[in-house]
Amino acid sequence: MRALLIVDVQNDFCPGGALEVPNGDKVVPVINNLTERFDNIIQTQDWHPRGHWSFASSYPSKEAFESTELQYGEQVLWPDHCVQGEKGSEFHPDLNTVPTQMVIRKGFRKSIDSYSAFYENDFQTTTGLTGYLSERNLDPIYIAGLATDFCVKWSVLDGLKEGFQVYVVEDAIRGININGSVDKALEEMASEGARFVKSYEVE
Ligand code: VGL
Ligand code: ZN
Repeated sequence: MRALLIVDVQNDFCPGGALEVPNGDKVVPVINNLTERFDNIIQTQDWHPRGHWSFASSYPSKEAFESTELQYGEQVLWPDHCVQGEKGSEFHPDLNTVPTQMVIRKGFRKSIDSYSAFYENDFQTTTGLTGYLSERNLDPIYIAGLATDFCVKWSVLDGLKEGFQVYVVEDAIRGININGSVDKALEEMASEGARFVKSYEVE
């Protein structure tokens, strides 16, 4: 049985938000339309404590969009975003979350960021999503949401690594785009075996 995975469609990733994705809100009507065609829907929610180590504000000498080294490797530093319990971490108000069966919160450990819906950025700490999908017999996974070059990309790559068939709904994603990172992400997902579909091609 197929599933729809909606990644991080939250206020802070939409225009006016703390880490806005250009036209991020444009995915909302496309996703609302898609949800009508899926019986199994999962959402992710970026969910950081204050002082999270992925926030540039946690380092006196760093600016947002610079990088630093954490135990697990390079980490891009972000403006404070998706702080637990705050408005910015809420789902976009127009997103229809009623049919969603499972919400995976991620990035709640201060010292580890988490882009992927499956694993945190140390590539070891699991969110439990593989088990959930497997136990419910859900495969293939259709992925939509924000941002193409970070949380969507890593969710797609991990989904493939975990052995799922993954479809990227290409008109239901938008990216941040740092130095061509959107095009690179699309290439990487394709070369690892992701398939691309348009929302109207999904029956
Ligand atoms: C994301 C950067 C930081 C995303 C989350 O949802 O793509 N990007 N946290
Ligand atoms: Zn984040």
